[in-house]
Amino acid sequence: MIETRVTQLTSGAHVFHGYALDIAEELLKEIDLVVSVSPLRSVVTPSGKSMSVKMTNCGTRGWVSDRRGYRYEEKDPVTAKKWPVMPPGFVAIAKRSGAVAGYPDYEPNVCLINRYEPGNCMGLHQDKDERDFSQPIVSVSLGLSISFKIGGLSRQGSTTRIDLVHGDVLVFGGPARLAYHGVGKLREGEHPLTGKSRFNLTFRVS
Ligand code: MD6
Ligand code: FE
Repeated sequence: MIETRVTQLTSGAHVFHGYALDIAEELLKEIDLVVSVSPLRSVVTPSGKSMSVKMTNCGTRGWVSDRRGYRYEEKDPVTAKKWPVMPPGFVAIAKRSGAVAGYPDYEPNVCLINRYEPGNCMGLHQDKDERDFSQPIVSVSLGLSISFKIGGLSRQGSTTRIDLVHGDVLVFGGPARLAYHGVGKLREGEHPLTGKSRFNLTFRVS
């Protein structure tokens, strides 16, 4: 197993620092492949606000949002085709990360890919559109760093903050699975592998 430093954010939420570093370049190539089939796109929330990050998915289903709500769909509404299959590097990092965090049978069927550009952010939210909250979410950060915060089960209350940097893996399960969390604005910068952007992969069992 790869030696890795771990930070516990809250009960059930742990950062495995640099855990995806050895596979980061492969993941970035695979993101390009997915995006060439199901392009990154802007979506609106049910209230009609545009989200600033651009997103797409791979796997057997994909997370979508529009005026009708948040949900998972088998087909990409942009291409009207199935989402691209999850590439091998994605499967490998998800399984390895689940295992290191105590979920040896982790088998996500969805990966949501978010791309942030400077100024983009994601407000406090819960990930609660999945059908099995016993399974964790594995989140991989690539490219520019961002400030991540996580609180508890209500929107109010204190939050813990950490910078997620290139190669970090966050596993979010158990008592943290429905915790409110979000990221601050992406700051200007230049990353040798991603330029002026950050990618976040979140693996889910939908
Ligand atoms: C992000 N992450 O890092 C946003 N959700 O860009 C998330 O919304 C997230 O990191 C669920 C579990 C882990 C996460
Ligand atoms: Fe989330």
